[in-house]
Amino acid sequence: MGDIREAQWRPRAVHIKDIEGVNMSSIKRIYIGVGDRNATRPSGASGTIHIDDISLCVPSCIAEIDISGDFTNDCTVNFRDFCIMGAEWADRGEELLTDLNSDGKLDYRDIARLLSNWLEVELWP
Ligand SMILES: [Ca+2]
Ligand SMILES: [Ca+2]
Repeated sequence: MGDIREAQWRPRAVHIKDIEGVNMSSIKRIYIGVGDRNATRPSGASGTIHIDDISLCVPSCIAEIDISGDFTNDCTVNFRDFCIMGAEWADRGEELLTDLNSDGKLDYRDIARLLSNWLEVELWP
């Protein structure tokens, strides 16, 4: 909430499915509020808040999402990514796509990083 005082655009993603008691098929209105919903009187703060680009969308894979080990850019780390790493295995150099710790070689440390995100799916929002 403290960043509301900064004069710049801040993207916010609200996962409606995570809000308890919401039936997605019955949403007809969305209300946006600031402050404490249960407050009996305004806090005394004043100012202007600009809100723009409100949209409902299904979570999707976008290029800006970067998961360590997702070499296929499909927002998940799986066997396809592992195969790409396997194709570079035993190679050396600074141009290795799958050198996740940037040490110029592929070894168990890179596999460990890939596995740390194994089957993770990162979608926006
Ligand atoms: Ca992938
Ligand atoms: Ca490495």
